[in-house]
Amino acid sequence: MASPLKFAVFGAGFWTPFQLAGWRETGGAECVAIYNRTRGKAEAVARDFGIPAVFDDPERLLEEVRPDFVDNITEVGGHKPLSLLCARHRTPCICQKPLADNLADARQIVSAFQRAKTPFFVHENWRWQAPLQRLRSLLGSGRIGTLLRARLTMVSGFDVFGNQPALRDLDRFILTDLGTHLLDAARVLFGEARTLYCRTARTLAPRVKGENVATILLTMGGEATHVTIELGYARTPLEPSTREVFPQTLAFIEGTTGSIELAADYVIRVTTRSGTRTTRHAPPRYAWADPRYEVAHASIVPCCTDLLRGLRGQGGGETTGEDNLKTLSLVFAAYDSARTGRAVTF
Ligand code: 89V
Repeated sequence: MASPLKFAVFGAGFWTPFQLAGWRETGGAECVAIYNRTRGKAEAVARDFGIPAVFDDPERLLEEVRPDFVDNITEVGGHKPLSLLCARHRTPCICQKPLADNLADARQIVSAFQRAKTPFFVHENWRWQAPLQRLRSLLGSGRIGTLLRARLTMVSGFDVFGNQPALRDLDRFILTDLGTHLLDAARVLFGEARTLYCRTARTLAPRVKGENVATILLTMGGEATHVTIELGYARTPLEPSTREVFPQTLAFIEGTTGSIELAADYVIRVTTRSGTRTTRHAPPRYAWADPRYEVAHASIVPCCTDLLRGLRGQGGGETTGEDNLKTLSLVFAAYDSARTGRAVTF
């Protein structure tokens, strides 16, 4: 087996311990250094994970440690400066989503790595969730024929701000934080978008700066499937066992020869003329995962495994910077559509 790649982490916030645990689970990467602006926070993570070197200067880390790659797990504001720093040092980098809060910055980051001929990926884990992977293979098998219509729903009253308070203050909130994930999953499931229309809203509770409700209608793929994506972090009371299931994505897909439902608790029902087949696709349970984020945290492992293959040049590495720009084009087209009231054509 190849020796583990030595990597450094930038950032010591909510996601860092889970991502470090995910990397450990892959068995293919070893964290050798951590940078954080507030050194004390990095020291605490370093103690928990046995990381030998702590820095409060990212450039010094790159010069002294020369890691095989950097996992940039900072908040959105850190993505551009720290990723560009890696590009200048020709250090391969994985950046947390959303890459940027505007398309120009995201493009600038991706092209800096292209010019530096250095690998660059985005940590986009949603598509790696166990039930969504199952949907992907079911749709790929053609079981339900030509895809007519699909609905992806992620609507919840869960307090996402408790662990990620910075989300409250984003000018652009749910489309960048959650829309990135669902639009990315939609691309994987249904193909590239042809048209997009979006409406957004901001409710009074919880107190947020940006939009916390969005509805996107797309036509996608060669079959021009009608796809609706419903996003909501409002405090709407929802039935707990079927609807209030953060962070599960629910889905309903209609094809010419059948339909597929992804219901709460990872249950998938495939209905064709021969009847309904029900299976369950729960994610693996990891002791390090926060059970309230079960399916999201578990998806870090196959995401990192795929990124590792990409970094080693062994195929895989699906979520390249270039691929993520396609997802972000949809995110920012959704803001344009919501602002102008017009549909966007690609
Ligand atoms: O997974 C995430 O990107 C999170 C959350 C699920 C809370 O939106 O920010």
